[in-house]
Formats: sequence, structure tokens, C-alpha cells
Amino acid sequence: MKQYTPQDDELFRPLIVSKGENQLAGGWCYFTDVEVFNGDCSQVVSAKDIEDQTLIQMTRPRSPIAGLDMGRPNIMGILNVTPDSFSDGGRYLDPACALDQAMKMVSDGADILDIGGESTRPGAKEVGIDEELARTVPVIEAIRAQSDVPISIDTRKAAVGKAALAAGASLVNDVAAFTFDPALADVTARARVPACVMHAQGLPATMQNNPTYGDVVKDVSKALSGHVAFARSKGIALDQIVVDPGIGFGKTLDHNVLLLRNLSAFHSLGCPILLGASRKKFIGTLTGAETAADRVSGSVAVALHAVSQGAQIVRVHDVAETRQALRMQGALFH
Ligand code: HH2
Repeated sequence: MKQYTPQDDELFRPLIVSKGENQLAGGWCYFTDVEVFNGDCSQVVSAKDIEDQTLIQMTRPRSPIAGLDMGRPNIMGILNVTPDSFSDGGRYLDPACALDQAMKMVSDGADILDIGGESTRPGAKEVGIDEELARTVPVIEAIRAQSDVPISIDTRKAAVGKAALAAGASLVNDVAAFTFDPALADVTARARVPACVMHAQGLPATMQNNPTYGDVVKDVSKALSGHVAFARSKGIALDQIVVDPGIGFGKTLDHNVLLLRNLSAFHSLGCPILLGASRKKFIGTLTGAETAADRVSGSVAVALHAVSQGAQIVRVHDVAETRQALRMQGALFH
């Protein structure tokens, strides 16, 4: 008999240990207890007492995504083909430079590359479809001509997604979770490729003005659950949906920290988790590292934390540094 009676509107956070009775998402983490959040209260209960459906969501092994094994941590290397991205803006606008960087990330240990042609940093303005196509498609074609590495297209737009998939991309990464251009969900479903749905509050131009939540972890989880339901309603298979809490997208420093501390709660959604914190401003705020390029160590620390909480994909600028750190973590985590 289960001891714990579930209430409405609860959030379940598996408390991760390196050895325990339940394997998290078929991966490298385990848990014996679960923290249950209800309103302003939380209590720790034994996983044995959690209803079966919730436990299954947390423990079920995840299917491969774009050929990547979700039973181990994966590195997504960031390649922004833009003049204005907050970290690498302007460096890879020349397709030859973009290709060099892509190949460098592959040899540094990236499992997948995320190609973006529109900055979505705070304050960024929308880029026209033609411009975004011209930036991304030739680079995807050039990478595909040289390598089988899985490619993700970081876009909010159906037309860009469609062209990128035709050029050889195999995952759609939408920071607007199909709210900006719902037709992108149809494009993704028709192509039978996986999607990453990321949480954002507001649009990049204004999202950092005054982000407000009741309980940020619960609110983001609820919103992601809605995004997953929408994607499914469009024909994207549940086991091909990745969720991302959207660090820095309509979030204060406190919001980002709470989401990271409670990252494992998002496993209750039953999908692989992607985390993108690389070089973001909150790392500078917490450490004093003013420029994005100075935030490599802080970014690696966040990636290690995400993986320790069972996140299956970390989206990073610094592939070699992250790979080295994950190798050490993998060797020592026991
Ligand atoms: N962050 C950025 C862009 N795309 N996608 C996902 N899934 N998760 C993220 O956290 C995420 C993302 C923003 O970072 P970056 O691409 O480095 O910068 P910019 O938007 O300025 O191009």
C-alpha cells in the first residue's frame, strides 16, 4: 500500500544519490527519496510511497534523441552564425569560420551541434526569415558534407526549421516552444525529428524587464508540461520531446539559481532534460566574471551540476573544457 496520497498541483523532486533503489531516467543517477512540493510546504517521502505513474515518469529509460544515447550525458556545442550573439556574435558569420569551429567542436567531443541564426539574448530584435535562412542553411550543408554529427537547428520559425531539416539538421530546438510560430511544430512532426521545447517568459526584447513567478520551479514545470502536450497534439512523439527550463529567459538571478538547484524535478515530466547555461550573465553576476569569455570555469561548474542532477544534454560554448570535466566526473561518480 502506498503511504503517500498525491494532491493536485504537486511537484516531485527525486533526491539524487550515486547509489539508490531507483534509477533516474535509465541513466547514471539514482534516488531513494523524493521531495514533494505542495504550496509553500515540502516534505521528503520515500520513493516507495510515490504513486506508480509519477515514479514511472522519473525512472523510465529515455529513447535516443537524434541518435544520441540518453543513458549518458551528451554535449551540445553552440555555433551561433550571427553578428550579435552575446558570446560568439560575429565570430562565425563567415561560413568558412563557422565550418572550422563546427569541426573543432566535433573533435573536442561534441555529441551534437546547435546552429542558430538569430540571437535570443535579452534585448535582441527579431531577424527576418530570409536573413536567418541565409545565415544557417549554407553552414548546415557544409557541416553535413564533411560529417555525420547530429545537427540541431536553433530557431523559432517554421520556414527556417523546414529548410534546416532539408539541409541535414535532425533536431529542432525552439526557445519559444512553438509559441512564436506554431507551424514549426507541424514541420517537426512531419519530418519525424525530435524537438526541444524551452521555457521562456516573454520575448527576448523585453523578457528581462520584470520577470515574475509565483513559484518559479512549479510555474516552469507547469508551462513545460503544457508545451509537451501541445507538441504531442501536433504529432511529435512523447519520447522525442526534450524539455529545457530556459536559464536566463525571463528569469532573475534567484529564478535561475532555484531552477538549477531543483533541476531534477523536471525529470517528472518524463522527457530528457537539456540545460543551456553556458557563459550566461548570472554566472558573471555570481562570480564577478564580467565578460562572457571569462565565464568558462563557472559554465563548466554548472554543466557538472546539471549532469549530477541527471540532465541528459548540456548546451555549451566550451566543448573541450566541458568534455574534460565530464570525463573526470564520470570516472569519479560512484
Ligand atoms: N540559450 C540560448 C539560445 N538557445 N536553446 C536552448 N534549448 N536552451 C538555452 O538555454 C538556449 C538556447 C542563448 O544563448 P546563445 O545561443 O549562446 O546566445 P544568443 O541567443 O545571443 O545567440
